[in-house]
Amino acid sequence: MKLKSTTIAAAATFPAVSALAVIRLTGPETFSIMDRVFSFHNRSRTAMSAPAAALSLGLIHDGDTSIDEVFAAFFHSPSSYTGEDMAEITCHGSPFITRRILGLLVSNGAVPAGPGDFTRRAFINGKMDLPQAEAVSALTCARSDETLKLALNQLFGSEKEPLEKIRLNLINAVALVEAQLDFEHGDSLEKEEIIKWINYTSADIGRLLRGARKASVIKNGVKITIAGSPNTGKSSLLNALLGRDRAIVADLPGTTRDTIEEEIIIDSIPFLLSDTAGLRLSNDPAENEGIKRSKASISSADAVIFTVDSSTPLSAEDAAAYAEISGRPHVVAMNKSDLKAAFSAEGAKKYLRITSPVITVSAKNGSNINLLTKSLKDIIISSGGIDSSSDPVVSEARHTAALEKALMELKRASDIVEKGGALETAAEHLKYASNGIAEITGEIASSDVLDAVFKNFCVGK
Ligand SMILES: Nc1nc2c(ncn2[C@@H]2O[C@H](COP(=O)(O)OP(=O)(O)OP(=O)(O)O)[C@@H](O)[C@H]2O)c(=O)[nH]1
Ligand SMILES: [Mg+2]
Repeated sequence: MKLKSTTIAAAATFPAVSALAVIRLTGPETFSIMDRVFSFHNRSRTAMSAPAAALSLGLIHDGDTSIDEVFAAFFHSPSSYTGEDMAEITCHGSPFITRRILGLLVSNGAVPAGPGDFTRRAFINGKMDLPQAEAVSALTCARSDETLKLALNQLFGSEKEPLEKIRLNLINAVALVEAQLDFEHGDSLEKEEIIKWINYTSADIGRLLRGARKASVIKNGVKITIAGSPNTGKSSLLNALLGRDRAIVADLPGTTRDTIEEEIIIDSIPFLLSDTAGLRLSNDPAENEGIKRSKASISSADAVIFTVDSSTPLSAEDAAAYAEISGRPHVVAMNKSDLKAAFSAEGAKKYLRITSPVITVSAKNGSNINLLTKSLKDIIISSGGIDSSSDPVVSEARHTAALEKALMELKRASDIVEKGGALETAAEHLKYASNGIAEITGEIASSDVLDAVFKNFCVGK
């Protein structure tokens, strides 16, 4: 691929008043533009002769007008982030100064950069592969130790080896299939060998996909909906889980209308909790809208906490509410255990035909709230969200989609081989699978794929 000939500039920091701001410049005109707008305090220096990758103090000026005293760093192609000549200006963190310097760079020949343009150039110039470029974006979004670890592993190339192994196995399988094409009906021993390679590769992809589900949980969190009939203590439970007074709690059934969403971290996993309107038949249009939202929240949840009020007998209303959630992964919270119980856990299990865990809790005094969170984690594990046996190596949705597609192509190929179908078609499917893997690493990268990858980057990254 060809180097871009323009020189681009952008602020790499957010435009807010701060101590410092950073402006970056990359491309063939970088040094000549800098020599026009930056004068070194050490007057013997120029952009070319300044020590590389070190800070030089000087003045940014627009002709005779001084703009700011700044540090400038110069990087020579190919030893820079983008692989091109680059400069970084660290100025005072006034959005006005940043805009003024950027305007100056543009009037001296630079072009304003778009989102991800610096990293896109780094990829095009072979400084990193596509997963590493994506890891750069993931790093800027890291919000916990776990997401940071995922992004760093990806940046250091953790996907390279397993993907390369899959691709080599696929090449092997294609070679075996093509060798068979010379025989009219194929040798059954060779066919077994082909199937063996396909299965072997499918297993490797399956392992990566299981890890990817875990990565998705770490990155995106799990969605937990608190549902049940009115007044059972859903909002109180949300507050107890959060450890603060977030939702309105009142004795009046039908208090919560809008769904309230908050996040808690349990063992490094973000749990997105939704408190919902109590499920019942109502004539109130606003309450009915709330109930509609409760149902939508239940159907999109990874797991549900179903609440019942253990101090009053269970009713047909509870049974109807339970029917709404029983098809989803769930745990039952028998709330208000600080009050005299009107029924036992066994009684609730019988009455509602509960098959999931039932936990006696009190949102009021906090009793067993820790058991409830543990149970939630167990549910997510047992529903396949966190597979402790597979490490999260792949964490980008784009990679997961490509792996799923490759797995489908492998299945098609193996079906054809098994049923004695056209081996040419089987080879085609194996090649599609192999191309899918090459798309992940960026060996095959259309500009559509690159646009999709870089559009979510920040400007200046
Ligand atoms: N004693 C006791 N009272 C509780 C407990 N949890 C909730 N309550 C009370 O039960 C009533 C209803 O609590 P909420 O948390 O508003 O119940 P809800 O399920 O959100 O109710 P809706 O939003 O109306 O569906 C309030 O008076 C709470 O103080 C508990 O663990 N013990
Ligand atoms: Mg409520």
